[in-house]
Amino acid sequence: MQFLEHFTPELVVSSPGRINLIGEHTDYNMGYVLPTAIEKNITFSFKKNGSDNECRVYSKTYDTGFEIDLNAIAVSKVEWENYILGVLNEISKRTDKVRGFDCVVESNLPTGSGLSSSAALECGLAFGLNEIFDLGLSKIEMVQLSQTAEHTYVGTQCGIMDQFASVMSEAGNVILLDCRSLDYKHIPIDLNPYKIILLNTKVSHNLASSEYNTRKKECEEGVSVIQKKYPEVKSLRDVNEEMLLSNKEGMSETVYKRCSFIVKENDRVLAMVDALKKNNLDEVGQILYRAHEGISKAYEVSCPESDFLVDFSKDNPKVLGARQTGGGFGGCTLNIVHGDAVDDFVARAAKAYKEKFDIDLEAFEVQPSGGTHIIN
Ligand code: GAF
Repeated sequence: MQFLEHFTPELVVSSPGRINLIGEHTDYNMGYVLPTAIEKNITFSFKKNGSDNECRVYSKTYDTGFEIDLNAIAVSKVEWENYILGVLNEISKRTDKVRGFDCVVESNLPTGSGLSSSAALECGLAFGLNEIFDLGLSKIEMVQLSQTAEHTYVGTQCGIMDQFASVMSEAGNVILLDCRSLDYKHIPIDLNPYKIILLNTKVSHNLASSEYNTRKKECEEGVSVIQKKYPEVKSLRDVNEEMLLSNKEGMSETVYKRCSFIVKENDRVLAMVDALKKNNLDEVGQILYRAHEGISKAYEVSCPESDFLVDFSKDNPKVLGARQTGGGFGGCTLNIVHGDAVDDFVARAAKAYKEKFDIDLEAFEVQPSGGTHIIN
């Protein structure tokens, strides 16, 4: 793109990906989650270009770009463009202060790896435009408009966890977020001498988006059954195991399994916070294994590749626990591994994974990191 020849950014923003320690698919059920940003991120370089409505966005990572007329924002056929367009559309509903800008994005977040490159893209744009055009948006407004952008322009009816984690995280902490009230607390996390190691399956099965929306509907179906007996119930967040069991007859086996996973997963978030506070690392690991069991068997959002890696980790006494992290159907498994054993564990896992699936495993350590911020 021609603008790149004389491009000197006036603002550079870092927008991170995230892991979720526990609390998968609980966000759209108005429950608890426990994510944190990681140091892998997308950087955005911005410059106002003096025009009223012409914008240009270029991805250095994929060597591709597109132009936008602010007076004619519409859904694109190119998926990644919709994250940008959706955010611009949402911002334009709130303010008319945005003018023409040029923007270069560069990512070191593997896409489709369950680390939420989507939220990083949405929130980084919102954050940067808020700065250069002085839009006066609060952090929570940026989080919410980014989530809505994903609903309307991408079509995934996601919860709020990813955008919240990307913007609001603090280094050395996970966020305990109540997805109903949006009350949150930073919880210090110190797993020493253990480390958080991500194993990237490098698969991202393409049913992820459609199955995601199906899971959401199944949960809503469960709620509508439970409401007949318990009218005060607004979402699965309000349901305990006893209440669910007493409604088993009224729902299909599939819907029951989905609801049961969510009810237990929500409890696991609070159990995890307790285990972290008590520094009970064995329990931290066991909670992860229990969660993966549910992800795989009850919620059915895992895949053979993730299951293989989680099972593989169980044979290694230096691994406390593991589970698939993120929306599902591939992406990364999160492993709590003793610092002394990381290289050996990764080498063995890579060998076994290559033999089984003929895929080169990618592995990296992550640190709980801070949210979206200005670099320059
Ligand atoms: C995806 C969604 F975007 C999140 O809102 C969340 O539901 C997650 O899947 C599963 O926990 O990342």
